[in-house]
Amino acid sequence: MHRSRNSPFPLITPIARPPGPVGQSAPTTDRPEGQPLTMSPEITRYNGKPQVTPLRSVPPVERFTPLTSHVAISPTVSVVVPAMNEAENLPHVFATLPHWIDEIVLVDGNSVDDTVAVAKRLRPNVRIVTQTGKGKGNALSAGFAACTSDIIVMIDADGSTDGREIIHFVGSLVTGADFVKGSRYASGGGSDDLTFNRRFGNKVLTGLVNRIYGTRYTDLCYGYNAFWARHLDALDLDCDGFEVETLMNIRAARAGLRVHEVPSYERSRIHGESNLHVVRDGVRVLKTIIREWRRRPAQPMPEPASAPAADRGVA
Ligand SMILES: Nc1nc2c(ncn2[C@@H]2O[C@H](COP(=O)(O)OP(=O)(O)O)[C@@H](O)[C@H]2O)c(=O)[nH]1
Ligand SMILES: [Mg+2]
Repeated sequence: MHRSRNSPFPLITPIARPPGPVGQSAPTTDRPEGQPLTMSPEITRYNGKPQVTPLRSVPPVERFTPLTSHVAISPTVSVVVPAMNEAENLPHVFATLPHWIDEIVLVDGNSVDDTVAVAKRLRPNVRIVTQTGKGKGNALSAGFAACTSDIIVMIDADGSTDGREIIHFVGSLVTGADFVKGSRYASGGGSDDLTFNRRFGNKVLTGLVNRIYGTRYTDLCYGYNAFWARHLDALDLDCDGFEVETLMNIRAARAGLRVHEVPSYERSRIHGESNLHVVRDGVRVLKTIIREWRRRPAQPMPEPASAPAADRGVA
C-alpha cells in the first residue's frame, strides 16, 4: 500500500557505495540512468565461491518513515486496541503510542463508559470498530480485518502494555520475522500483573504447545504481538475469547511462519479489573490447544519461506 507522506526525509539518501570485493563491481554505481537504487547485495557462498545476489529495489525515499535518528522503515503500521470499558486507561495508553504509527484501530466491546468518546477526543483520527460478537478474540478479529497497513500490532487498552515497545516488534518484523511475540519471560521482560495462578497456568500451557509443535515459546498467553498483515489468512482467527493469543501462536507455528520473541514488560492494569478468569479462560486455552492438535495436518509443518530474511520484511 502507499502512504501519503510529504515529509522530505533527510536520513536516507542514495549513497555511492565503494567497490565490492576484488572482482565484483559495486551494484549501485553501474546502475543505468533512471533505474532505482538497489539494496546492498547479499554475499553468500555457493560451492565455496562468493555469490553476489542483488536484493530487490529500495522503495522510493518518500515511503520511508523515520522511527529514530538511526532507523527508517517503508511499511505502514496499524495498532489494534481492544477496549471494553477502558475510558480511564486510554489517556495513558495513547500517550505511549509512537508518533510514527499510521493508524489506530480501537475495537469497542460495547463499552458502557466513555471509551469511544475518550478515544476520539485523544485522537480525532482514531478508527472505531464496534465488535459484533463477544470477547477479546472476536474484537481482535474485527480489528485486524479493518486494518489497512502492512504491519499490525496488537496492544491492550488497560495500561499494562507500553506503546514505546512497538519499535522492538516492528524492528524485528522488518529484519525478517513474520510474526513477533512479546515475552514477559525473555531477558529484559517481566510482569507486575501476573498472579501465581496465571504464571503457573501460562507455564504449563506454554510447555504443552512447545511439546506438540516443536516451538520454543517462552510466553504463550500474552496480548502484545505483531505480524505482517499478509499473514492474516494463515492465522485464520476463528475464536472469541482470551484463547486468541494461543490460537495465533499455534497457527503461526503451523503455517511455518518465522516467529521471533521480543522482551516486554507488563505493568499492572491502571484502573478497573481484569476480565480474565483464570480457570474459565485457562480451560478455554487448553481446549483450543487440544482442538488444534486434533486438526493438525498429516504432512510435516512447512519450512519458513526461503527468501532472504532482510528482504522479505520490506513490504
Ligand atoms: N473489545 C473488547 N475488548 C476486550 C474484551 N475483553 C477484554 N478486552 C480488552 O482486552 C484487553 C485485555 O483484557 P484484560 O481484561 O485486561 O485481561 P488481562 O490483561 O488478561 O487481565 C483490555 O484492553 C480489555 O479492555 C471484549 O470482550 N471486547
Ligand atoms: Mg490486562
